[in-house]
Amino acid sequence: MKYIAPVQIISLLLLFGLASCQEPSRVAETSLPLPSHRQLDWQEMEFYGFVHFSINTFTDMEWGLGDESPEKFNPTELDTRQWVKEMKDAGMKGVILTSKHHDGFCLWPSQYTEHSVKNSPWKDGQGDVIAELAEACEEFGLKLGLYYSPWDRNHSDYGKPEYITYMRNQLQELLTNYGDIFEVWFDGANGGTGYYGGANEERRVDKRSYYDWENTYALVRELQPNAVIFGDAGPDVRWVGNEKGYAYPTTWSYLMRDSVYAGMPEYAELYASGQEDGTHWVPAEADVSIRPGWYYHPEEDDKVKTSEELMDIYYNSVGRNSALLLNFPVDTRGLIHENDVQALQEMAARIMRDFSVDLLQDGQVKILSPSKGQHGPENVLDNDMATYWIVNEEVLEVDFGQEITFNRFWVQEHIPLGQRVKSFTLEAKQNGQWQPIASETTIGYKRILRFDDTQATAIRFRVDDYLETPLISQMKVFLADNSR
Ligand code: FUL
Repeated sequence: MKYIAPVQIISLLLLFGLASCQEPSRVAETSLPLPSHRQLDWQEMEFYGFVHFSINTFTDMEWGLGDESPEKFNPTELDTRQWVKEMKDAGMKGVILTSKHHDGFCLWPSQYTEHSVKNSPWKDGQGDVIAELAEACEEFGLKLGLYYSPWDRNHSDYGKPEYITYMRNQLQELLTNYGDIFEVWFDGANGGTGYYGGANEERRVDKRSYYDWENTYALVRELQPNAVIFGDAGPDVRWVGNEKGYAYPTTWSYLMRDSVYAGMPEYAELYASGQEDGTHWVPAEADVSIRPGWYYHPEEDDKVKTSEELMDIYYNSVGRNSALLLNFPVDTRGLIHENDVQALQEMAARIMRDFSVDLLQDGQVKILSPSKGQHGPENVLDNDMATYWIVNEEVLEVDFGQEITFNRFWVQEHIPLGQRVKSFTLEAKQNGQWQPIASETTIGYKRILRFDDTQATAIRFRVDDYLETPLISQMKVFLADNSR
C-alpha cells in the first residue's frame, strides 16, 4: 500500500534578506575544481563489487610470493554469472576483478607471460576469467572494472625499466579485449621481497618515478577514455585511506593531488579525507572485504560481516560522500560462498527497507517560497539530479501538517558545479519548538544522517558555511529500521 503523507509545506525563511541573491548563470562561474564526465558517471554508481581471486585462493594466502605454480589454480565450479547475479540483485552497478595481484598470476591468458591461467589445469589452460566475467556483466547489465597490481613478485624484470613495458603491454591487452571498462584500479602496495624469476630478493622502487605514471595514465585514457583511474593519488578516484570501508564525517572530493603519490606512508592521515582547498576533483572510494581477508580462507567462513556491520559500512561510505567497493573473496570452487551471499542479500534488503518511503516525496507539496524561477527549493524534491536549489542564505522549512516519525536525513549537492557546503544544521519542530537534530560538515554527492526515531511536525535545513553559493539537488527523509 502506498504511504500517503500529510500535506507538506515548504517555505523559505529569509534570514539575511535577498541582497546577496546569486543569479543562476553566476553560480556556474566558479573557480572550484569540477568533476569530469567520467567522474560524474562513476559517482552515480555508488555501490559496486570487488572480487579477489587468484592462486592465493588455493594456497590460503593473502599475498602470494610469486613462485607459486599455475598448476595450483583449479576452480571446480567457476561461475562468474553467480557473482554478477548476486551483485546485481543487491543493487550493485559494477564489479572490479583482480586481473593480476602482487604475486603476478594473470587471470587472463596474457601473451607476455607464462604465469597465467593458460598454464593452469582449469579448462585445460583454455580459460579466461576476465572474458567470462565480461560476458556475465554484459548479460546482467553491470559495468566491468579491473584491478591491476603494479608490484609483481613473479616477474624477473620487476624493478628494471623493462618491466614498465611489460605492464603497459598487459594493460593494452586488458583495456582492448574486454569491452568497456569503467575503472582501472592501481594498487599502491609495494612490498619489496619476492621471487622475481628466481632471484628471491628484495627489490625497492622509487614509488614516485619508477612507474612513469603520466604515460601509463595516457595509455589508459587512449584505450578507455571513459574509465576512471583509481590510485591513492587518483588521478580520478582516491583511496579512502583505510580498509574498513569508512569515509569521514568531513569528506571533501577535492585533493591536493600533486602532493600525493601512491603508497606514501602519511597518505591516510594527511590526505584521505580530502581537502577543502584541494586543487583537483578526486572523490573517495571506500574499499572493504565482506570477510577479514581479501582472499578466501576456509577458516573465515564464519567470520563474514553481519548485515548490521555492512549497513554501518554503507552509511559510513555512501552516506559520507564516498563510493562503496565491497569485496568478495571468491572460494576454491570459483563461487561467492553461501555465507557471503546471505549477508549480501540481508544487507540489500535492509537498504531497500531503509529507503523505501521518502517522507518528503509522498503526499502533496505546497510551495510557499518566493518564486526563484527554475532554481527554487522545490527542486530538492524532484528526484532529478540535474536540477537544484540555489541557496541564498535562506532556511528551508518543510511542514508535515501533522506529527511524523523519522530517523534518516539524506541530502545531495549538485556536484557538476563542485562541492560547496562546509557545514549545515537540521532541526525538528517538536511541540511547537525548534530542536536541533544535527550540525554536520560536508555534504558532497550524498550525505545521509542516521539518528534516533524523532517525532516532529516540521523540519528545517540551513547551510551554515560554504565555499561558494550552495546548490542543493536532493533532500529526503526516511523512517528506517533502527533495530539492531
Ligand atoms: C591492498 C593489497 O595489498 C591487498 O591485498 C588488497 O588487494 C587491497 C584491496 O589492496 O593494497
